[in-house]
Amino acid sequence: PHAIHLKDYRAPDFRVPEVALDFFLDPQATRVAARMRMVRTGAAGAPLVLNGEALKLVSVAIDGHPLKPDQYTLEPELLTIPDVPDKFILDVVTEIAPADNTLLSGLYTAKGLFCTQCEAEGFRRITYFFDRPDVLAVYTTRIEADKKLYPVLLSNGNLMEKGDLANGKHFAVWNDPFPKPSYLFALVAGDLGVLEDSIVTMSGRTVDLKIFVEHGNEPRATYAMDSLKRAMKWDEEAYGREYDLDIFMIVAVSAFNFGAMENKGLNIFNDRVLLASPETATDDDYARIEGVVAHEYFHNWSGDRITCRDWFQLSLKEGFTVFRDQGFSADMRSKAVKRIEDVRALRLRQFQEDAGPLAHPVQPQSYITIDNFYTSTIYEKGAEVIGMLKTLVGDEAYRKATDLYFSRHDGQAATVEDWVKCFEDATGRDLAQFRLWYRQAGTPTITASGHYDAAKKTYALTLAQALKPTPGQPEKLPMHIPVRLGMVGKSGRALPLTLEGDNAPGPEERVLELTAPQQTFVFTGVEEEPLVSMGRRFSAPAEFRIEQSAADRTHLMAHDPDSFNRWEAGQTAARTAILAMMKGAAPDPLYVAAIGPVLERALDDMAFAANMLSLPLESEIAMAMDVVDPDAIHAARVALIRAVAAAHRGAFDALYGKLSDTAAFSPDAASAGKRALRNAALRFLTAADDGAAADLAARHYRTATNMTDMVAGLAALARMTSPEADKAFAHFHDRFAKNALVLDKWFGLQATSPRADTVERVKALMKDSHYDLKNPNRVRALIGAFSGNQLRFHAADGSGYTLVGDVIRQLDGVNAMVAARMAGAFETWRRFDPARQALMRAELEATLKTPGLSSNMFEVVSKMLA
Ligand code: BAL
Ligand code: ZN
Repeated sequence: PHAIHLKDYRAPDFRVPEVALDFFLDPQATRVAARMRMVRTGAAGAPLVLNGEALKLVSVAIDGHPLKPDQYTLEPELLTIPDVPDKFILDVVTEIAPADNTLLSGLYTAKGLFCTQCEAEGFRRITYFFDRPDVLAVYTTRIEADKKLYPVLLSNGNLMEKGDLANGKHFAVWNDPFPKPSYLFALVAGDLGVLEDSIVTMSGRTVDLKIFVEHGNEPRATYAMDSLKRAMKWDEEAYGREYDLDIFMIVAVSAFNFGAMENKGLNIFNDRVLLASPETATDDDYARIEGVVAHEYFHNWSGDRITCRDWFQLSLKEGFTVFRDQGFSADMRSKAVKRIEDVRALRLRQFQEDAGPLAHPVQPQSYITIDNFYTSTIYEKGAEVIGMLKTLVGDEAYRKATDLYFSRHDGQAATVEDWVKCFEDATGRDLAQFRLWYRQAGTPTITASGHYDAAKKTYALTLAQALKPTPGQPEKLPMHIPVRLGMVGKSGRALPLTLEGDNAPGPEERVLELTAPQQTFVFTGVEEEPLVSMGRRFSAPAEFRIEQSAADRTHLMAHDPDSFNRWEAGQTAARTAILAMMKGAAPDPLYVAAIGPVLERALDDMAFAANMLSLPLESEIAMAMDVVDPDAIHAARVALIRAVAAAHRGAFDALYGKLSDTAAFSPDAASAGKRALRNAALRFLTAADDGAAADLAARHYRTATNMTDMVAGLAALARMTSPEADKAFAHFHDRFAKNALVLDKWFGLQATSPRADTVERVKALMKDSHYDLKNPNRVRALIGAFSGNQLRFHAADGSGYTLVGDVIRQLDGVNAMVAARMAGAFETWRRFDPARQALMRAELEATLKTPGLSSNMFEVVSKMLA
C-alpha cells in the first residue's frame, strides 16, 4: 500500500457534466450501464484514467463504438483508455454482485434491500468513474427490478418517470439537477414502509418528506421526522439555508458502516440512529437521532452544495457540519449540558487520538486509505476549530463569513483555505497564525499562573502554551488560542476583568487571545485575590492547567457563574481525588462534601445535576497517568463513588423518591434530564453492589416504563454477581429477542461489565445466534463495547487483547473498514506497563503478519507500531 499526499493534488483532466446510470438489479449479478459525457479540461492527449474496484467489465464504448481489449488497459483498480477525443460519450457496462459485498461499500444487499454507500470511494465499486470529489456531474438514474421483491425504487433528486415492465419487473427514473461528486450518489430498492410529511420552506415552497423503514417500523420513525422538520427550520434561521429539491428522503438500513450518509436528497441511515420508541430507545438514543438527522440534513449545504476538492479537505464539510449539528442540539436542549457532553466525547476520543500514534492534523497531509480518516480529529476537533473562529470574530461576523462562504463557493468543490479566506474577507482579520489549527496535530497545553498584588489591586496572569511533537511533526509553532476567562472572588462574586489600559471597568468575562509562547495579562482594580475560571465553555480544544487547591476547586464547583466550568471544577476535583486515592489517600473530604450543595440544587437543572454527579470515566482518569493502571483506577473510582454515596445516602434516597413519578413518557430534554438525575441517584444508591443494591436495581428495572430506566437498572445489575442480575438479563433477552437494536444494548451492557468473568461472557456471546460478524452494529455492540471496557479489555493476563485481536483479524477479511476502526482499541498501547505493552504489541504484530491484510488495517496497525 502506498500513501497519497496533499501536495500531489492535481486537477482532473476531464469534466463530466452528465452521467446516466441504468441499473438492472439482481443480488448476484447486477448490471450497470453507465453513459458519461466527457469534456477534456487538462493536457491535450492525456489518457482517460478511471477508478474501478471489484468490477466485472462487460463492455466499453466511445461515441457508440465498442472498444476492443487492446484499446484499453485494465488493472485491478484502474481502467485506462489511451486515445480519447476532447469531447465524447463514454459507455461502460459493468456487472457486480451486491449480495457478496460484505464490505458494505458500493452497492450491497442487507435483509433483502439494495442500498449504496459511496463515501468515500464506493462509487468505483459500481462503475468505472473519476471517483474523486472534485468531479461534479448531473446524474440521471434508471432502476429496473422485480416489482414484488423491490416495490420501492429510489435514487437522488426528483422522480421523473416510473412504470411496469414485462416479467413482473418495473422501473423508475430519477434525476438530480444539482451537480454532485460520485460519493453522494445513492440508490435504494426494496420492500419498505414509509412515513410521510411535508414542510413549507422560508420562500414558501412545499417539500415532501419521506422516511422509508421496514414495514411495521413507521411509528418508530416519527421522532426522526420531527427532528428533520426542526432541523430544516433551524438551518433557515441560524444560517439562512433553505432546502432546494422538492423532496427529501431518508431510508433506514440495518447494515451500515457509518452512522448515516448525506447523499443528495436521499440520506441513508443506520437504523440505530433513526428508529425510536419509548420501549426501545433510551434518552441518549433520542438525542443521538435528533443530532444525526440534523447533521445529515445540514450536509445538504455544508457538503452537498459545497463539497470538498479532495479528501484532505474532509473536515471542511465534517467539522463544519458537526459544529452546525452541535449548535442545533444546544438550541433544542440545554446549551450547558450539550457542551459538557461534546467536550467529554472530545476528550475521550480526540485527545486520546492526539496523544497517540494515529495523531494527525485536522487537515492531514497524507493517507493510505481515506476510510481511516473519518476520525474524531476531522469531525470533533474540526468542529472545535470552527467554534474558536466564532469565538474570535463574534456571532455577527461569524454569520457574515458563513454567508460569504455559501454564496462564494456554492456549486464548487472547495478547500479549507477557501473557508478560512472567507473569514478573513468577511471580518478583515488576519488568520495566518490561526491556520495552524488545521496543520498542526496535538492538543496544546495552556498553563496559567497568577500573581495578586493586594496593595496595587492588580492581578498578573501569565499564560504559557506548549504543544508536544506528534508523528511527523517534531517541531511545533505557537498557536492562536482564544482563552475565555472569568475571575471569582472568595465570597463567590464575579469580579470585573479590567485590563491595564482599559478606560472603563471591564466585563465579568472576556476572551484573551494567546498567540505567543507566553503572555502576561495584567488586570487592575481587582478588589480581592481572585480564583481564575479559565477556558470557560471550553474555549479551545486544549488542556487548561492552573494550580488550584482542592478548596479552590470545590469553591468554583459551587460558585463559578459559568456552569460548564462548575462541572469542569467538579471533574478536576474528582480526578485529583481519585489519583491521590491510587497512591493511598482517603477520599477527599472536600470533594465528598461538595456533592451536598449539588444535591440541594439538583432540581433546578436536572440534566446538569446529573452531569455534576457523573465522575470522570476510567479512561478519562487514565489520560492523566504516565503509566495507566486499570485495576487501581477502577478500584479508586468505585471507592470514591461509595464514599459519596455513604456521605449523602439520605439526600440520594430523597431525590430518588421525589423523581419516581409515573408521568407519561416524553422524549423532551426536561423529561430526559429528570430520568438522568434519578438514574444518577440510582448509581449511588446501588454503589455497595450488595444484596440490597441488587434488589433496588432489579426493582428499578422491573418497574421501568421506558428503555432509559430499564438500561439504568440493567447497568447497575451488570456490575453485580447476583441471581437478580441473571434474571433481569434473561428477561430482557427474551422480551427483545426480535429487536436487533435493543439486543445490541443487551450485548453492550454485558461487554462493559466490570465483572471478572466478562471476557468469558463476551466469548460466549459471540456464539449467540444474534451475533453476526457481517453486521457492523452487532460487532460494535459486543466487541466495540468490550474494547472500551478499560478494566477487562486490559486484563493483566492478556485475554481481552487476544479476544479483540482475533476478532479484528477475522473481521478484516469481511469488512476492512470496520475492522481497522476497531483496531483503534490498541491505540494507547504504549501508555501501559511493560507486560501489557508486550501483550498488545504481540496482537498488533500478529495482525500485521496476517496474510491478505487490507490496506485499511495495514495503515492503522503499522502506524501504531511505528
Ligand atoms: N459523510 C459521512 C457520514 C457523515 O459524516 O455524515
Ligand atoms: Zn458528516
